Amino acid sequence: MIMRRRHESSRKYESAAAVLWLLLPLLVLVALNTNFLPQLARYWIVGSPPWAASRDRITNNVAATRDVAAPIISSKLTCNFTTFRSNTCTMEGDVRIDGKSATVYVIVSSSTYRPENSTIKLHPYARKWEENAMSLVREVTPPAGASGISLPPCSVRHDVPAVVFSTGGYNWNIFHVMSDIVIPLYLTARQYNGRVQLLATDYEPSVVARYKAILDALSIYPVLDLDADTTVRCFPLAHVGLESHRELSIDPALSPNGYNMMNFLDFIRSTYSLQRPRVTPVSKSSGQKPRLVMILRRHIRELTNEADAIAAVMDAGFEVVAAGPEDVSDLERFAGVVNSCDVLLCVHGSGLTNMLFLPRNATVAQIIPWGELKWPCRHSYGEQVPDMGLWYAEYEATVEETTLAERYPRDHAVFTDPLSIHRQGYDKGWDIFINGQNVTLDLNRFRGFLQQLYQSIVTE
Ligand SMILES: *[C@@H]1O[C@H](CO)[C@@H](O)[C@H](O)[C@H]1NC(C)=O
Ligand SMILES: *[C@@H]1O[C@H](CO)[C@@H](O)[C@H](O)[C@H]1NC(C)=O
Ligand SMILES: *[C@@H]1O[C@H](CO)[C@@H](O)[C@H](O)[C@H]1NC(C)=O
Ligand SMILES: CC(=O)N[C@H]1CO[C@H](CO)[C@@H](O)[C@@H]1O
Repeated sequence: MIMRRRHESSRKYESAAAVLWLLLPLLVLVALNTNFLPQLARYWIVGSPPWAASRDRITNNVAATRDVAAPIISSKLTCNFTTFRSNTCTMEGDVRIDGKSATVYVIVSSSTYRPENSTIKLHPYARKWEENAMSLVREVTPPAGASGISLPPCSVRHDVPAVVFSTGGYNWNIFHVMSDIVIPLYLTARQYNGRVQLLATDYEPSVVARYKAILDALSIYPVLDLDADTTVRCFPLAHVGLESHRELSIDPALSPNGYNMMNFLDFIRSTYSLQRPRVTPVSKSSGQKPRLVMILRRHIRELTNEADAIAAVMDAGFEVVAAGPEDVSDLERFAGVVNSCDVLLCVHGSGLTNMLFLPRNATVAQIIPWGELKWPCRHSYGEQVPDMGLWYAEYEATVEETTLAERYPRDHAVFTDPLSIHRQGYDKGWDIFINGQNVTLDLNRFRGFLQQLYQSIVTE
């Protein structure tokens, strides 16, 4: 647990830029419905309140709108602030989302109304332990009496649920996008089979463009930029914040409809039209070679003897697809490349996230750098592998295989007692072992590993 927190919290040091983004807190205002009875009554009778009619005409080209008054029968607000990764609220009934002020209004019945909950703030991003900005800030406002909250009129009415989330966060890194946004979106929105409106705060066009195929598969409507939205949108139901269980993983016991990682991978394979649902066993006698994609890192945790390492993989009997950063950047194309392979090999880092595109029964091989990093490396990219129907292999670098020797004397604690460095604090261990080394493989040792890997995959 200690290692986990150290590891996860430390990710914020991966880039100083992380500190710059600020997630907009979303306000959930809860109004007691009895305060609004006159208004609600009118709502019912005319079908649509007079102030909404003209605006509805203006915006009636919005695909998701339907000009009906949602009968307020059983409004409900359920929030969960107790899970490890994210804070979420689900609202049913009369939900009004005002993008400009980042406020979601909901009218609840008097039986569920609590004055101390009349204003709830939350950051809709599944990494709540990371920054102070992420933590729950609940503002306790005076009980909303008759003069309390005034509801903004609806400009656009949708007849599908809303899912409000953030495309901010560590959004340049595929591991974080998959762990913190895509899987949580799948868990929250997939159940609506495309009939759901996604609203993104901290709207990041590059994320929406890069993951377009996934977003299109989750919703038949384009993602709305919540912060730039000048209309007040009304929904029969809204999820604010995304459900999230753990990194790159799903706990079927906690997920709606019992979704598991296999379901998610089926969804990914269908989204990217991946051709191989599972590997076809390779036999030595057939003369075929298993295909191995080797993702090459740059600058940090880079293989200094990369060319020799690639040659060793080929010598071991694999067909190698070497992929540098420029190959990995076109996600739709690269997903197909990964899917054509039987093994994914990579030094610890976000490149391993591409395991999501492997066919079932393929193998993920992680090279763990020096420095007692087995636990955090397995936490991010090892433990989840079986649930994905994949196999896992790891190669842990020894003290002889790190470029840290260029910076520290051989009798330094970095070599003699790495745990003592980790104990000095998150950033210390992170800076030295995660961001401060390259890996120089001992080729003899590496060949032994490859031979075992080959034998575990290929039959006679
Ligand atoms: C919050 O979520 C956790 C984990 O999913 C669950 O165990 C708990 O019952 C939930 N609490 C509420 C109030 O829904
Ligand atoms: C890793 O190697 C590259 C290329 O030589 C170098 O630019 C980089 O600074 C090295 N990184 C570390 C952490 O030693
Ligand atoms: C899956 O892979 C393992 C070893 O990697 C192999 O023994 C087994 O036959 C494979 N199963 C299928 C269904 O391909
Ligand atoms: C949704 C929410 O924040 N509910 C809280 C309302 O207030 C009670 C009592 O203070 C809390 O226990 C709930 O968690």
